[in-house]
Order: sequence, then C-alpha cells, then structure tokens
Amino acid sequence: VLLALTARLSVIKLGGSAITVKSKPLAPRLSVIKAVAEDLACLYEEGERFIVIHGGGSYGHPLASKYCLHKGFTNVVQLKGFAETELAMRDINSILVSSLAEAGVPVAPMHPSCMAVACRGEIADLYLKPLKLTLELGLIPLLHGDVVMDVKDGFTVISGDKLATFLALRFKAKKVVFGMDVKGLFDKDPKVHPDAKLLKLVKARELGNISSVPSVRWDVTGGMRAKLAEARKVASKGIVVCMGSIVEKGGLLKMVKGIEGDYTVIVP
Ligand code: IP8
Repeated sequence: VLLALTARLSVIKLGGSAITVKSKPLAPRLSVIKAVAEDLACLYEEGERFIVIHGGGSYGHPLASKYCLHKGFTNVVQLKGFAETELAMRDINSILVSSLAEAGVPVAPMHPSCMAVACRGEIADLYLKPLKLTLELGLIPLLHGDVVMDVKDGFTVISGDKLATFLALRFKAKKVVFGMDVKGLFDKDPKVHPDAKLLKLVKARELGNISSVPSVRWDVTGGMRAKLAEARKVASKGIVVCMGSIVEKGGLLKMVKGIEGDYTVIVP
C-alpha cells in the first residue's frame, strides 16, 4: 500500500515567513494560513497525498536565537529556553492543526522532538512508523521545525526544510514544495534590482551559482542558503522541487499540481 502511496506523495513545507508576521514576535498570518488550509483540503479531496511541515517563523526563531539553542547545549539557562521555544512552536502548530482540521484536512500532528535524534545538527534517526501508518490510513501528517536532542551537542534546531528533504528521500516522494513569501529564485536580488528575472526552471547543479537573498536576522537554521542546499540534495536524487509563494492565492495548489505559474522548479 505504501509503495503505491508514495509514488504520488508530495512533501510540502510551509515557510515560517509566509505563515507568520516576520517583524512581530508570536504573530500568525491567519489569512495565509486559512488560504493554505483551503488549498490543502482541495488537494486532499482530489486524491493528492502529502506530508505537511511548517517552519518556526516569529514563534520559534526569536526564542531559539535568544537562547542559542542552535549552537547546542552550553548552560542551564538554555533549558528554560528549550521549554519556551517548544511552547511557542506548539502554539503556532495548534493554529495550523485547527485551521487544517476546520478546512477538512484529516490532520495527524507529530512533534519531531519526540520522534527524532540529531547528531551535530543533522537528523541521525527519525522514527518513521507513525508516519507510514498514518499515511496508509489516509491521514495527513503535520510536522514542524523543532528543537531535537543531539547525541553530540545536547540539542540542536532541525529546520522544517531538513525534515522535508529527509522524509522525501525516505518515502521516495515525487515532489518537494517549499512554500515561501517570495515568488522563487531570481537571477539577481529583486529587492535591489527591479529588472530581476524569476528563474522558472533551474537544474540542481546550477543552484550553487545562485546568489541567495539575505535572510532575516533571527533565522537560526540558515535561511535561503540552507534551503538551497536542501533543495539541491533532493533534486539531484531525482525528486522535483518547487519553490514559490504561498502568500499569493492559489500558489500552493499550482505548485503541488504542477500547473504552470510564477514559481521556480528545480530538476535533476
Ligand atoms: O523555520 C525552525 O524551523 P524552520 C524551528 O523550518 C525552530 O527553520 C524551533 C526555530
């Protein structure tokens, strides 16, 4: 059952800067979350199957940054920071769980801190069985970037992007969609150069040449640069990657269904 399922499985990452207000701590972007939930419900009804992962945005990152959780365990003050960050991640997570359920997506929430172990900031082990079983039943797993115990560093922050590519490779997904607050990859920084062109089709090996836009100050998981490295990892193994805006209506639908639009597709 699972093999038949994974052949049409997409892994969808909802970027923290799309689903939260970047400039304001602990502020959800409810209109985007609602529209995304409706798109996901529509895809589900049409028979698409997917794993959804969301980022930390202005919930997880400012706290993880304040307590330096991404640098590993160094002092006991961080332990309170760990608890605070986990609480904030659960807050944004429950907004997503209720929005998805309300829209009609049979969501199965899962916390990576309880399922994964890292080693030097990389996922070393992730218990896949709950994911396999929920997918087989027709449920939609919802995970998120999280603080995960690390056998060498005490703990670390594992991004939703890393989880997305890890799961896509393990489940041999057909596609990874990175939903962002920007249209995709450009030939030059569109904020500086108004004539910057959106790159609609990029080969995995060309990703190294793309100068990525600087990420927000509080991003503890490496921002766009790290995202491109993850995209390259899966695209070079034959999994199509789409990167584009989920802030504009219908953006997510187009990317998952492969309908032509203003977003970037990365191929092997
Ligand atoms: O926004 C980071 O997840 P990301 C999660 O996907 C935390 O990088 C706890 C900051």
